[in-house]
Amino acid sequence: MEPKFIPYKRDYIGSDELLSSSKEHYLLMNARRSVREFSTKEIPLEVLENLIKIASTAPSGANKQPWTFCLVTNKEIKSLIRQEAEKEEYESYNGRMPAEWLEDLKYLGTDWRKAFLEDAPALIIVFRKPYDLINGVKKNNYYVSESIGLACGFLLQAIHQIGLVSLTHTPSPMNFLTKVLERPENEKPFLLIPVGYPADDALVPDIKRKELKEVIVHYK
Ligand code: IYR
Repeated sequence: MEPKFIPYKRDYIGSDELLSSSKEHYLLMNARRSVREFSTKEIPLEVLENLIKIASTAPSGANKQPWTFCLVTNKEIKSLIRQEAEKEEYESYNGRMPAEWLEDLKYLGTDWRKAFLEDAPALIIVFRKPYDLINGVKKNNYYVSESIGLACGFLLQAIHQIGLVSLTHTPSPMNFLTKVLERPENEKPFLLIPVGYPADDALVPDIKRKELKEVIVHYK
């Protein structure tokens, strides 16, 4: 395909406003936490669809948008996902995860029980597509992990920004999701993201973020 260009403009924002809005945005995002205790309060469908539309604006290799977002609000399917996830997680926490990993997770207080998979009003299961299948023909995708990671980042940020909470849950192994959700062979489960309001009495572990000086290297 020949390149085709269209004009692109943004409103000019001066330094003062950049400073105040970047500070404000940092404070907002620094208040995001992974939440494991959800309220069962429903979220309007259009809100969930808008969140997925936001995620799907992420950049991707050759703009192939190599993702599918399965939105599960059906109670029976959520229960089935919980059942299957807990089966795998039980095995993981009781023998599959090495001691060092269990030790690293200890302070988060996680275990094999995953009530949030039923409590959260919506689960978004993100599938990555290493290739597209167009009329049975394989078409390659590029930088799929990077692309899908970016889309999930956009999604988590949007969920927080509108006032809801989420969790990046990775039941392991997660191939049961392909079966439960009847996904085609070119879709691989990547991340399971419960979305909703936090439970009234939700607690989160007391974690610290690294200081700027620990994560930045400035070449002046
Ligand atoms: N997938 C498990 C274990 C787990 C692993 C990591 I790395 C975490 O940061 C948290 C949990 C679970 O979801 O419990």
